[in-house]
Amino acid sequence: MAKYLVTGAAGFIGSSLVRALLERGDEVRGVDNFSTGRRENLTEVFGRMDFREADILDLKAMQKACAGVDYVLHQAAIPSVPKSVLDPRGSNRANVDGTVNVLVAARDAKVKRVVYAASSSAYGDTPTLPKHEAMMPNPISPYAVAKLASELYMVSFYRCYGLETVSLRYFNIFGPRQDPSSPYSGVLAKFSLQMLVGEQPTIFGDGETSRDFTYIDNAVSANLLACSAPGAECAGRVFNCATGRRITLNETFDALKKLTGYKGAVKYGPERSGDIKHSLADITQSQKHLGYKVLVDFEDGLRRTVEWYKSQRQPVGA
Ligand code: UD2
Repeated sequence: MAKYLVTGAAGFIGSSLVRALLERGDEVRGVDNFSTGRRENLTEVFGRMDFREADILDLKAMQKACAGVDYVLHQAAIPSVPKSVLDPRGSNRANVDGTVNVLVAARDAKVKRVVYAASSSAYGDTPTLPKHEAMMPNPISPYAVAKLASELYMVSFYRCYGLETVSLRYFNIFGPRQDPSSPYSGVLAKFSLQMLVGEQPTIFGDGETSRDFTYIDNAVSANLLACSAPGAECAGRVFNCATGRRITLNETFDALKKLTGYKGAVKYGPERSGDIKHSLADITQSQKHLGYKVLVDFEDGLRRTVEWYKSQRQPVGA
């Protein structure tokens, strides 16, 4: 049994990690400032973990949170490409300054390893597909720049201080508990809710934009593997966390139509600033060095996700 600190523990990915760790019998501490995380995501597990309401920008709180911890899973962030286009300073504070605080605290507490929630946005709009880790990053949005900067800090803390770090470049993670209600929500969460309530979804662009949509269980498993893989295989390195398959927005709309029963058409709007056209990962390195496998494919993941949103809409006692 090891002790884990999950930053962003009340977020969609953080809360999924908390549950997986508790299920294995590990000890879990979590921090969240509820800027994007939600208490409801942790409702039935609050009593089984050491939860602290804290901001990653608070170094003292991070030092206390890292004390006695073996592994840090650093998920806390302000996600969203469009949000960062509107507020690049806010994105930089949470996504870069916050990460440096977590790293300093982890280094000083002699944590064994820090696993970081990096982003596929770091690759930018390079025409080469699939995207592999040896490619030159080419970030477009402030969010992508911040995520890449934090990745480089991860590498730097390994090289300068010997703190083992692993960055997982998440490719559009989706699944239960992803917030569907904000204009900045991930497209699958947003569309699932809209189509379940009969609201017309809008595709930004012509719908041929594609993503390597990755179900949450794959990301959870990648994090656990990134903690257990030998340091010689993964310390100071970056790995794609994805499925190796891309789906267009038009295809996601068609798939969701079948799953939600939505009868209407989709609306098309202008492309979003800072967006990437196509995203697809090469997962060879993660398979080779972390032992990563795709556990749940897109179709199965989407079915489970829609089922979960449906279950949330049932009246209590129904
Ligand atoms: C980026 C990263 C992702 C993660 C995420 C965090 C890429 C390729 N992916 O996701 O890994 O870090 O940021 O926020 O950079 N869209 C619509 N209609 C809507 C909402 C979105 O058409 O109502 C489009 C959007 O313009 C984009 C696609 O759907 O083309 C995916 O958008 P998203 O916000 O779900 O995720 P994305 O790709 O910005």
